[in-house]
Amino acid sequence: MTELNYLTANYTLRSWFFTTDHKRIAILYFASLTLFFFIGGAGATAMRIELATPQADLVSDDIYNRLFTMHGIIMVWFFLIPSIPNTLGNFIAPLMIGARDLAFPRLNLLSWYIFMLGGSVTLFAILAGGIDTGWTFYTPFSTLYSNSYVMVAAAGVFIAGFSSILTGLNFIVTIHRLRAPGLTWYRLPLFLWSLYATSVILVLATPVLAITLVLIAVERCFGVGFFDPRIGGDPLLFQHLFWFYSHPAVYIMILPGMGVINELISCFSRKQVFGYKFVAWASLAIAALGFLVWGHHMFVTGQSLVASLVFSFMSFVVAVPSAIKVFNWTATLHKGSLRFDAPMLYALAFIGLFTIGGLTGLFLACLAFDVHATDTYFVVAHFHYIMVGGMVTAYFGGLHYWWPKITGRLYSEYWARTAAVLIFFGFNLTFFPQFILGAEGMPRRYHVYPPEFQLWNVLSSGGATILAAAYLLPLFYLGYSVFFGARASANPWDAPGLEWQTSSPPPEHNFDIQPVVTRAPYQYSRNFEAEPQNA
Ligand code: HEM
Ligand SMILES: [Cu+2]
Repeated sequence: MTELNYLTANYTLRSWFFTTDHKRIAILYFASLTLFFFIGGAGATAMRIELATPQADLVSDDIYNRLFTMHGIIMVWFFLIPSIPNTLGNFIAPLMIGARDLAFPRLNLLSWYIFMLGGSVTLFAILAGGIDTGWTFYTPFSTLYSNSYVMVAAAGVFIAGFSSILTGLNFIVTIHRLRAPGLTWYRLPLFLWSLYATSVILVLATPVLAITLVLIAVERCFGVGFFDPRIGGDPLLFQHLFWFYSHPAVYIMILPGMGVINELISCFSRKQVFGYKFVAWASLAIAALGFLVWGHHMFVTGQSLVASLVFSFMSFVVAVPSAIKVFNWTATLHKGSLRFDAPMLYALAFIGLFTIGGLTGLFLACLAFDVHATDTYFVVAHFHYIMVGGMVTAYFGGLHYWWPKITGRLYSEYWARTAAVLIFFGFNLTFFPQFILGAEGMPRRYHVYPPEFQLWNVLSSGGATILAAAYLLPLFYLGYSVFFGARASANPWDAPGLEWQTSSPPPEHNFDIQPVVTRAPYQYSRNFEAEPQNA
């Protein structure tokens, strides 16, 4: 008889839906986010089918507007923002610091319920008739003209925001208060530095979004003029408020991914992360500087030239800490003893795709180029390279890396590598042509286009088909592994982190004896054997 673990300790529904165990809550999030990912993905697939031909043969303009709005809202708020923090972070963070749980376990459960309430309200808005404003809710369209379910969708996002704030607080307090003896800040795994920086943004920025959504509601319901110029409002005020949240939010959508990449790169090159302190502080620098660049979304709104120049300059500055990380990952790989297991394939893909996303961000930060590229497919390609090529790739990498820890089972390495390669190929075929389309002037958010754009659109739609199939693959082999996979040992990758020192899956209370940390993270001996942080 094997020892009880967090999965086998209790089987009742009650033990799942009223659990305060961070590991079970992570699983609840994982199940919900997987659902949202595939709902959002279905919207994307429908759009790419429509765009395979220049005419409108699948959906009307009205439906198309609702499709991309639904896709954006679901993906941004109900997948990307919570993805790594709430699933991998929830599961792994306490294990990494040698704690029994997060600082506020019941708050953690409450956050999941709030998240699900927000998600249900948003899904209701989509099913009841949809919303057509785009995920950005731009005014005056969202306040004045749109007859769609703006209020309901905004309410859903508003509610989900509270979940973000509470989760952020929980991580901040946990990382401050619950570190194992000996686990100083500079011995903290870099994943936790990035989670910490992300949480700071979550706590400081999310309230701004919440207020903005309330202002939309007040304007729509009571005709108070915040944004509508006819009643004395200013539509640009909305854009300022929105991007003051949403630019930092794009770092919520990439920092945790960067954090995961440190763990993977180090483990699969059997080396310490190069320039640990630089990488650690780069996360906080990105979080801080990210608050100063929102105006690069507003270059064509007629803001003053001086304002645009400052925002342009700051956008270049915030690229520096991101570049530091890319350099340091590359330096970590250099002369490492590389192993190309599936998580490593995702990590390498991440470095390449994130670099393309980041560099094209610099193109857009140049005023003259941005005037040409605004609201074209170039922007669409840019942010998908960051958000999908970056965050989603890192999420898959981390999911595979920690899968044996989470489930206690090994997955098929053959299928995992196949999926990783297909995802990389499908992704590039989907989004690279969009840079070309954008540079040639194809605007975003249209369902018909001149025939000369068809070739690149067909390639993109073809890539999307491969990508969609490739994203479905893990559902099968990971699902299979849960029931039939070989049993995983405590430390299948031979990694040094604390999370690998407890059994797979971990017992309910995580550690039988409180670990005491004696080493910096990522230590490997000369023959590439991991030296556990607590040995
Ligand atoms: C690191 C993570 C990043 C993410 C997740 C991200 C995400 C996004 C998103 C979602 C948009 C589109 C907004 C919309 O119009 O709906 C966007 C646009 C933009 N991004 Fe990024 N971005 C990132 C990095 C960067 C960097 C490093 C720069 C420049 C240094 C940059 C510069 C821009 C600019 C200037 C635009 C506006 C383009 C336009 O609307 O014409 N981004 N980004
Ligand atoms: Cu931005």
